[in-house]
Amino acid sequence: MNIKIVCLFMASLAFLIQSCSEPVKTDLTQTAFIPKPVSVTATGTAFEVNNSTIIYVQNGAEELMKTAEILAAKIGKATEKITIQPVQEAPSKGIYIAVEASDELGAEGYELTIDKKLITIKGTDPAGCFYGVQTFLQTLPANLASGEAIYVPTGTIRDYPVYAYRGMMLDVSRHFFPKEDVKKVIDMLAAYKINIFHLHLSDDQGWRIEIKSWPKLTEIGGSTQVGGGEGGYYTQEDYKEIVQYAMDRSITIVPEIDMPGHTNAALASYAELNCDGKARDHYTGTEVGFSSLCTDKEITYEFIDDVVRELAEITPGPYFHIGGDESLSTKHDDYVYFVNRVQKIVEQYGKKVIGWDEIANAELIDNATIQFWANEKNTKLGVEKGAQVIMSPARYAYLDMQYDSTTHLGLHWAAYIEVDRGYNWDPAKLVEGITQENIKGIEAPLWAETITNLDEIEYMVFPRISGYAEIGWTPAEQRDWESYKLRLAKHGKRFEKMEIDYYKSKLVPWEE
Ligand code: TNX
Repeated sequence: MNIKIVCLFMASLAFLIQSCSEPVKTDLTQTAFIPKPVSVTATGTAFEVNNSTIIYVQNGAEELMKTAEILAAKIGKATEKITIQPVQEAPSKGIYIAVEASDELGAEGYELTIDKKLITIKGTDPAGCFYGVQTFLQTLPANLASGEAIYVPTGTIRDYPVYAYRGMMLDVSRHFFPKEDVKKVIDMLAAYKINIFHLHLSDDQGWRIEIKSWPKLTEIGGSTQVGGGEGGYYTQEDYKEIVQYAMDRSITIVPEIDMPGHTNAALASYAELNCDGKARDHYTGTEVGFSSLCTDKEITYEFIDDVVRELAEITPGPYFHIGGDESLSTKHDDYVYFVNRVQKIVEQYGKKVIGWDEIANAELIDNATIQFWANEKNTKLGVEKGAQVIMSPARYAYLDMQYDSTTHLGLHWAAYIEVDRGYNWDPAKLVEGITQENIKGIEAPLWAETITNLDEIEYMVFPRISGYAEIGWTPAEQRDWESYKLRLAKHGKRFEKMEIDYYKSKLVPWEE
């Protein structure tokens, strides 16, 4: 026999023996996680996910069932059927999800341990378990094809967030988006461990939430939008469905009723809310600052009491956002009087107040939170008065800002925000004197004057939101654009898989 053939034969045999006994070599530390976990260590082998993989859930932890179902639906696509089973004790193989307190990891923290036979996801609370699952999903290939074996790199991830509040806001007032679109946005946020979804439910152009005691708000106030389209609104049932959908994904809904300005839709619905007793016309333009509730009429506060009561009843989360921005046609003293009174109403219905930075000019109630968007002086004043801050600097975090001068949607009054600019800032170093302990977290708002459908939402939100998610989660010392952009490059395929119409920034070396 030819010596070359013998060699080839021997080499193939060696290779075969090796591939049978030696499992796939992997390196968990090379996985492109976003947000970047606090610590990742690799053990170099692989766990194989296939259709006999079982997801075990700690017995009695009801909240984990939904998380297990979401996981099963994701990996089930590749392997067809995945069984979920409650168990008393940790199994010896499969995927096991459990809650286990840990002071070291803290709230929303988790430890994900991937061994050859067993994957353990231990959250310090159900949210931690949900995030552990999201991290695990990022170890899988973006394109899970049916029937293919999936190999997961082994190792351990210990992880927890820097900030407790990691949010996005969607303005459903300037343009209305149906609840199916809202759910899709929630899915996208959940994948990046965002835990707050703020809904801007009312503005000059539209009132979007059913209030049973004031039905004309939606009948009249909800019937149009920017540009004169037909608008729309959520019934309380729709809203509850959105709240539940978000809750199943560890996301809290923060409802906002913007007041005393930005209220033309309410003023068009009820004549008595106007100081002159005359109903306003619908407004379908994009100017701001022209409307105001009548701050010295008692009916105004009866109205707000009803709105806050009805909305608080169907909002399990702790917050109620009272807006308070750009009330340019409300006199200063009237504004202060109004905001003082409205905060008490919110407190009376058991919710904590959030308001845009202008509300710092009022007396702030205990546990109030200021949402910084433009005015540093207001924000410092708020902190002096004891408030916590949510960082939403328009010049870095506004999702309606254009990427550059060629972006066909959005505005640019604050800045052009390319993907690097959106990523490269530290909430704790933005406003002099405001440090991490004053900051509850960050939020990226999408104002919708120019945004009319889900594709347009996706284009403005992605990929910037992944960066905001990382700013909210990962310690500033562990973040840098050069590493982030390479990880982000690998998420393009994930966006495509989720059918997200994202902006393919030239600054990112997207992988084909
Ligand atoms: C300012 S930010 C507003 C919104 C606009 C947005 C457009 C804030 C609290 N008010 O009413 O939609 O700019 O970028």
